[in-house]
Amino acid sequence: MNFEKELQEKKEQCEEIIRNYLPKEEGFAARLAEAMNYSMEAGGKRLRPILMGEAYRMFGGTSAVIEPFQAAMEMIHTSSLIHDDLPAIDNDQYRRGKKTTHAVYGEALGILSGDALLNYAYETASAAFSMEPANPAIGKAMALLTRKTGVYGMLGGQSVDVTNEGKPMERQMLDYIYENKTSALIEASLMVGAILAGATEEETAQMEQIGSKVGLAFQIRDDILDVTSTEEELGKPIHSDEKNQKQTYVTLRGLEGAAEDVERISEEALELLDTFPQKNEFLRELIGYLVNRRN
Ligand code: GRG
Repeated sequence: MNFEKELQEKKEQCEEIIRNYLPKEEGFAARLAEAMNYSMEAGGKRLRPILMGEAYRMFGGTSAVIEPFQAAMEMIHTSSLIHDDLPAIDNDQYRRGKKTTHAVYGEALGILSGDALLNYAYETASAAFSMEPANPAIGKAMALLTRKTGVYGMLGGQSVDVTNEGKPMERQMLDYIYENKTSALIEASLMVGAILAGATEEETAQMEQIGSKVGLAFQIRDDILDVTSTEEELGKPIHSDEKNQKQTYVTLRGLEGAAEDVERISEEALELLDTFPQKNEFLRELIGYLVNRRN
């Protein structure tokens, strides 16, 4: 099967899993559930649950216990996008080709549906405990998932990003932001898959390193797309510093330098992946695809 077709199939499988866990739009809080589901069903690449499923498969996992974690991961990611789009942060009106949640449901429900989705993610993941009550890996996976989302992960990274916007920033701080706001959930996806499949601590730590590099390359690619897609839209080149004052790898390294970084970092991720005796050709191709993506 060719890669694009396989990717589409895996995306559809993830969407089916996610659909099974969405909240019911009923009772007095139906509007909140509707806002949560609106963002969950607005599209997106479903990259994180796909990565999680591939890591699980690579280490020999075969049970359905991975599914609530895959759904939970997409909920965490989506909750972060809802909050990222709010007036207090990026104030964006469109996401995934549709109106953002706060633009449709108002700011208050934008805030609440992001909070509710984050909480519902943990409710969803905890379904794994009743599926396999004697499986000690579930508690470990849960601890890891919560840690990578919070102050020592995505939220920590995002907080440093928003509190330093527009200020001159040293490379170390930019790397901290990328490592946390973007890499942390990609690391968690690969690590949860590995942990639930029974990978060793060493193997799990190596998946973390791969996730860190994939996340960094992915975010730098995002920076590049941010500039080049605006250029395409406007039909004329603009300099990134005219677009906004945000420090990125493009402002730091220039477009070519940033593209070289993406190439080098993704190559390092693939080298690390290749040191495993377990092979996963799809995961290999997926990493290449992600860092060269056009949206
Ligand atoms: C409520 C949990 C919670 C968090 C709030 C706002 C915030 C804290 C975090 C934002 C983190 C953020 C937006 C990081 C950027 C990561 C990134 C490159 C997102 C885009 O991911 P894609 O391309 O999106 O996978 P799709 O739409 O395809 O899913």
